Formats: sequence, structure tokens, C-alpha cells
Amino acid sequence: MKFNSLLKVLVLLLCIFEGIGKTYAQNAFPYSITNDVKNRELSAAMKRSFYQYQSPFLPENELYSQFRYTRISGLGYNNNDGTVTRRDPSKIIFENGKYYVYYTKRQTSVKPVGGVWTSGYQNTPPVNPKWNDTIPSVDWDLAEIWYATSIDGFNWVEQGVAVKRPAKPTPGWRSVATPDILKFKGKYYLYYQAFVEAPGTRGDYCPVGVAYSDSPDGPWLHSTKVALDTGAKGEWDQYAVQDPTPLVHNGLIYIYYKGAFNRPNTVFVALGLATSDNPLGPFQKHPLNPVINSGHEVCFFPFKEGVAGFAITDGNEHFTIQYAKDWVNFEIAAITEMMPLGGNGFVPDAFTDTKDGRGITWGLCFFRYSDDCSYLARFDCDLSQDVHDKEMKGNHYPIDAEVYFKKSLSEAQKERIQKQNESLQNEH
Ligand code: AAL
Repeated sequence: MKFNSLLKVLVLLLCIFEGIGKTYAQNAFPYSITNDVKNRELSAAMKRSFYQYQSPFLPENELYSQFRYTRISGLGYNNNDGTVTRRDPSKIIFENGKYYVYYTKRQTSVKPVGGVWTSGYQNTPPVNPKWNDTIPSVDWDLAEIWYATSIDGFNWVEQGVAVKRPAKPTPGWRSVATPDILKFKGKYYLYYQAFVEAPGTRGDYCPVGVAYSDSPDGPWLHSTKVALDTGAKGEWDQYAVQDPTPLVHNGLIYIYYKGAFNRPNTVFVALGLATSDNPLGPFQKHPLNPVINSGHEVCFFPFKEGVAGFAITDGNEHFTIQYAKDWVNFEIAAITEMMPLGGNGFVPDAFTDTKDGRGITWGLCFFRYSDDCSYLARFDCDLSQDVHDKEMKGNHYPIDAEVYFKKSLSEAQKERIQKQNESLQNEH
């Protein structure tokens, strides 16, 4: 062996021994944790514990919470016959000594007949749809934005319609749905999904419209221009921008929203960010969009110097609470369970341009009563720097067995299992 090659082998051996030495030189991971433990060589999992989460200990992780649910009173649903729906509540704001919430309300003579969703987006519109100008396709078709107020957050009084469907061709003439509120420089803005075709015609196509007012009680004026448009052809959000959720940061309006990208016939839901200094737009979409790879309905709130958000129903990271110190690059901050469907919080510092967001402790969400029709409910949590509610920070909460057994096997699954059994029997 030449001298050079011998040297290389020696160096290699030295490196290997040094590597092994490093790995095994440290003592076993200690039972009692001190800050020093961070200086050890850590496995990937323990690095996440110490560097990614607010605390390695679940009860001390300020972005971890359980959720508690309460029925709210004051809002009727025609004996749950499907002709009245309330869903997708806005953030809750506190104005004039009371809480305000805005939401999708559908009041139709019949319940929805069902849209066409089979291949997600890009459906060919049905030739003879079952819906028409008065028959809704889905739960949020032919809807308006209504609002209610409350003194305690449990008993609500509906105040009436806030944003009606505008006249054609202003976007939203078919349905205005899924609103969220912004207060900016003394004026109020409601952002909403502005449908120009029945949702469920080719998917759930819509841009975001906006209406504005001098008071949270209205009257609300429609902007004739779309505030946040769908992406250009071929872009991830080309068909729909939904669930717009505005906050104020660094003097700008930050709107987080839902879009969806596609691998033929499978829709992947993700969340994006768009910013503007003008509440009526235009908004600039962030070049790193999507900024959250999961989620569905959108709930964001300032937290410390950054922003926290829920990833609820869809995606690899569903049922997580996420955090971005820079308002763009989100990391999983907590994994939880039974998150509020369509939840949106009471966020007192949503519009104060805070550099120390305090978090949230409650909000409203929705449940379904039948045939996909919906009603509002209240959720409580402890995602706040100011509240330390031990009951919200636990785990190991037993869920009733009946809830598990409701998740029963389908006929197709039973057939698959029977075939597996049969093929094993035949082998012997
Ligand atoms: C919701 C939201 C949007 C969708 C539909 C109504 O929960 O994500 O609003 O368009 O479903």
C-alpha cells in the first residue's frame, strides 16, 4: 500500500473511533432534567423537545391545550330540519361593551341537495344540477353573513344580517360565506368567500371579497373588487382562496387563507399568507406559500413575537398547533386532539400590532346536526400566556368507548378482511 493510501485509511479509522467515542462518551440521559441537558448530543426527537416546543414538558408548553365544548344559547335552528345553518364563525371581537361574532348563515326553504365533489376540484359542471336559485347545493350555498352579540360568550343574541349577497356581477352574488373581521385605522372590514357559482359545481371555487363599515353593527358596503383573488392557472390556489383570517403585523394586514393543490384527483389542503397595507387590497401572496402544509378552517392569533395557528382537519400535520416566530415559517408547536371544527378565537390583540401576543382562551366553532347542516358552539382552551389552567394542559382523557365504536368498519372493509381470512384458510 502506498504511503498516501495508508495515511487515508489511518485518518478514516481515527474519525470512526472519534465518532464512536463521542456517541458513547456521554453518560446516559439523566433522570432529573436541568438546562445543561441541552448541551449534550441529543437525538432528533429530544432536539425537538428542547428546541422546537415551548417547553419539553407538555403541561408547561404554552401552545398545548385540550379543548372543552359548551352549547351556546340564543340561536334557533328550526328543529334541525336543515333549513337553517350557522357555521364558520369569525374571530370574536369586543366592542361597545360586548362580544361580536360574524358567521355564515343559510336560511333556505329546503335543505341542501348536495354538490359534486367526486374528484375534488376541476369537476365538469353537472348538466342538470339539482340546485337552482332557491335550492342550495351545499351547506354554505345561498348564504349571507349574519352577526350576533353576547355579554358572556355563552348566551348570544342574533342582531341580523351584516353582509347580504351583492347584486350580479359583484363576486358573492351566489353566496357570501366564511367571514372574518379586521379592525384597521378605526374602520371595520369583513372578508368572506365570494361565490359566483354554487359551491359544489366544479369543486369549491371562490375568491375572497370584502365589505367595510364605520361600525361593527354596519351598514356594510361591498367593495366591487375582489380583495384576494385565486391564483393564476397552474398555481396551487388557482381555484379557491378560502377562510381568510386577517391580523395586523408590522403595520400591514396579514391574511392567512386556505388553498388547495392537487395530484390528479386528490386535493391537498394547505394554508397561505397574503399581505397588504390597504385593507381593500391588492394583497401580495407570500413567495413561500403555502406556509402551512395542513389544516382546513383557519384560526390564527399573535403569540409572543410570532403568530400561532391551528392545523385542524387535513394533512400530515392535522391536529397540531403551529408557531412561526417570523410569521412565515411554521413549526409544529403542539400535537393535540378533538380540535374545534371551524374554530376561531377571541383574539383581543389581533389588530394591535403587538410584539408580545398573549394568546387565546376561547372561541366559537361549529358542529353538524344532520345532512351536513351546522350549528355554532363554544370552545375553551388555554393557549394563553396569562392563564395557567391545569385542566387544559393534561392528557390521558378517556374518550367514551361508544365514540370509538362509532368508527365502525365499512362493508368494503369487512369484505377485504373476509378475503384475507379465506386466503389464509386456503393456504393450509
Ligand atoms: C368550511 C370552510 C370553507 C369551505 C366550506 C365553507 O368549513 O373551509 O367555508 O368553503 O367549508
